[in-house]
Amino acid sequence: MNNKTLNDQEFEKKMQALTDEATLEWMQEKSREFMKIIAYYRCALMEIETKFNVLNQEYSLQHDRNPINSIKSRIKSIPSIREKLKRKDIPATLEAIEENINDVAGIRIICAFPEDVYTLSEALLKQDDITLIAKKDYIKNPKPNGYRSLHLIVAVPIFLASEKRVMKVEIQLRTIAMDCWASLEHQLRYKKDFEFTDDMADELLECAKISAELDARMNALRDRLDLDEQN
Ligand code: 0O2
Repeated sequence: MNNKTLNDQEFEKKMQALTDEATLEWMQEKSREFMKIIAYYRCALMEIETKFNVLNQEYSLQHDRNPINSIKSRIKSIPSIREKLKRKDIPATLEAIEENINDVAGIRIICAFPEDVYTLSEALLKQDDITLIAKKDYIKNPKPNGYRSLHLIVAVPIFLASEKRVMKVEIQLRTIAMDCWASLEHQLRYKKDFEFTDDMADELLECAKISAELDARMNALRDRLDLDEQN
């Protein structure tokens, strides 16, 4: 008599598929392809980071100060990619990831003043190997929760030994004050086992307004100093 339940039989079938030679080879091949794509995204991040470092150098020679405070970059984690594929109902193929997920490679440029955000983004977008795919200006139009940053999705070429590939990179430009708010908001919102209440959201929005005012006042102070220097 066969005592195996339907679940047991399904489990057995799946295990057989896993140990099947052809399936294993297919999985290894896919993971090699995936690692290759991730390496290309890393190269694209290096290209963009170098471009910003060059702009920072040039600006500091001309104006005696650095517009960039710091640069952070990251490759999106596999669970985050999976979650986004699911949420947007995109098939889990490498082609679909490259085509539809714009932030596999992400770089954050933390600037000193709001004006630096726009000076740097304009200088980058003027470069003839950069193509702007999308722009979201959450500084001019903050999100309802108070989030501010300038988001650019760009395409940048990377030059490999025998081919040129064009890769997408998400660039987030923001000031130190915007970054401080966004980092703390992220920490608070995703704190485990705590309920995020409406009045906490109101308080965060108030903090975002204070941070925007701080940016405006610091920018004005910098303008006054620039003017004094010219006279
Ligand atoms: P991570 O780990 O930072 O990458 P989508 O990306 O398609 O889900 P959309 O509208 O294209 O949505 O993206 P959006 O809102 O322009 O930008 C998404 C990224 O911006 C987020 O990435 C955050 O990094 C940042 N961001 C957007 N809104 C907020 C916010 O309210 N608070 C904070 N702290 N950050 C925000 P991920 O994918 O969430 O994660």
